[in-house]
Amino acid sequence: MKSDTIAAIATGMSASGIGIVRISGSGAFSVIDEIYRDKEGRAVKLSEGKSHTVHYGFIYDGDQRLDEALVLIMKGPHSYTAEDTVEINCHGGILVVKKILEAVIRRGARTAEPGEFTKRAFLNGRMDLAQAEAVADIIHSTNEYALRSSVSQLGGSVSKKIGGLRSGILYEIAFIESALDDPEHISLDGYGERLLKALDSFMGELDGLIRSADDGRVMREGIKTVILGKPNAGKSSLMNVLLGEERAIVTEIAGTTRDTLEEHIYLQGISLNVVDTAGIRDTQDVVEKIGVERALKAASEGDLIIYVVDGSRPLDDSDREIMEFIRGRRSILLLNKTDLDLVVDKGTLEELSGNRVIPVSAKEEQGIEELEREIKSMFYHGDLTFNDQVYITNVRHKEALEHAFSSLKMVKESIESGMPEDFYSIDLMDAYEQLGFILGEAVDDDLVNEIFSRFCMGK
Ligand SMILES: Nc1nc2c(ncn2[C@@H]2O[C@H](COP(=O)(O)OP(=O)(O)OP(=O)(O)O)[C@@H](O)[C@H]2O)c(=O)[nH]1
Ligand SMILES: [Mg+2]
Repeated sequence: MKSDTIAAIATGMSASGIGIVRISGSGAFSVIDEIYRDKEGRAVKLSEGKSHTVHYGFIYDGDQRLDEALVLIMKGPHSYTAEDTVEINCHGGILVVKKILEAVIRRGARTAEPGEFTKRAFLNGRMDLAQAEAVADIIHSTNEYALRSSVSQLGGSVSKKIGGLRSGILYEIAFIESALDDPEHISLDGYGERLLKALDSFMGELDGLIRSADDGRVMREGIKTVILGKPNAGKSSLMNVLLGEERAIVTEIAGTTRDTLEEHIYLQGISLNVVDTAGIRDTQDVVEKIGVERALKAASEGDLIIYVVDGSRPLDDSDREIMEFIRGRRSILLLNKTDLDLVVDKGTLEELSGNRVIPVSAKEEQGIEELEREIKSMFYHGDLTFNDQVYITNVRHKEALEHAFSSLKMVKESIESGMPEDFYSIDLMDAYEQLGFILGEAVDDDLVNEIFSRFCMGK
C-alpha cells in the first residue's frame, strides 16, 4: 500500500542518552538518503542497503552536520508499520532530535499524529485492534500485573480466545444456512438441542471473560481503597505507613483531615489508589461536614474500604453508622492502636460487623503485612497466572463481549420458544460481528481515530 511518509520523535522529550527519530512510509528511504553521510562525510544511499541493518554515520541538514547517529533501516513489510521504516538513533538532547526531525520534515515527510505508526500497523494488517490497543496499555502500565496482561494481549492471547469463539459461532451459522439451502441432504432435526449445548459453552466462555474485566480494571487502574473511620482513629497514620512517608497530617486533634487525599502506592506488585478521608461523625462544622460527605462518596465509589477502629475508645454511634454503611461492600476492618490498652474486643467487633478483623498499630507499624496479604488475597485469587487465563482490561472489549452475550441469549430464547431456525442465525451473526469489533473488523474510522489518538507521539 502506498502511503505518505510520516516522522516523529519516538523517545521522551527530555535530555537523555539516546533520542530516536522514526520515519515510516514509501518515502522513508529517499529522506534518509538525502540527510545521511558515512563517517568519511560521503553521501551513501542506505536505500540500497540490506534490510534490518544498522549504519554508523552522520545526519546532515544541507551542509550542516547535526549529529553523529546510528541509523536502522527496515524494509516493508518486515517492520512495525509494515512500511519502509528508518530509525535515527542520535544523542538524546531535546534540541538535536528536534533539528533532525525538522530536517526530515523538510525532505518531504510530515509529522505523525499520536499513535499513527501503530495505526498503520493495524491498517496494514500487522496486528489486530486488540493487539494495537495492548501497545498503548503496555506504555501506560503502572504495575507488574497490568504490564504482564498487556504483553500477553499483544502476543495475541485475547485475539486467539475471541477468534476461537468466533469460529465456533460461524460454524453454527454456516450449518443453519446450508441446511436451509439444502434441506434434502442436511437435516435440522434435533439441531436446536445441539445448538443449546454449543451456546452454553460459548456463553460460559464469554461470561468468564466479562467477569475477568473486574480484575482487569483493578489491574490496570489500581484498587481504589478508601480509609474510613471516626475522627482520631488513626486513618491518616495508616495512610502514611502504607505510603512509607509522612504525607497526611497526623495530630491528636479529632477532625484533622478535612478533605479526601488520594495517593498511589504499590504493594507486592499490585497498585492501590489509597484515599484518606475526614473522620465520620455528626458535626456542625461546615467544612468538616463536607469532608464527611466526600468520605462517604469516595467510599461508595471505591473497590475496597478499610475501616479503622480506634481500639482504645469504646465504640459509639459513629462506629455503628460506619458498620452499617460498609455492610455488603468489600471491606477490611482494622482494630487500631493495639499498642495501647484496648477497650474494644476483636471478637465483639467481628460479631458486630460480620467481617474479619485485623489488629494493627499504625503507630508501631504492627499488623501491616497481614493487611497487605489480605488485600492481595481479596483481589487476586491465588497468584495470577497468565499462561491460561485471559484478562479483559479494556472497556470497549467488555462492552462488545456483553453485547455478544446478550445476542447469544436471544438465540437460546428463540430455540426455547420454538422459533424457526433462520431466527437463530440472525442473532448468531450479531454475536459474531460484536466479537469482530474487538479485533477491529468492520469498525468505523471515527472509532479507529479515537483509539489511536490516545497513544503518545511517535508510537
Ligand atoms: N498509640 C497509638 N496512637 C495512634 C495510632 N495510630 C494513630 N495514633 C494517634 O492517634 C491520633 C490521631 O491519628 P490520625 O492518624 O491523625 O487519625 P485520623 O483518623 O486521621 O483522624 P482525623 O483526620 O481527625 O479523622 C494521633 O495522635 C496519632 O499519633 C496507634 O496505632 N497507636
Ligand atoms: Mg486524618
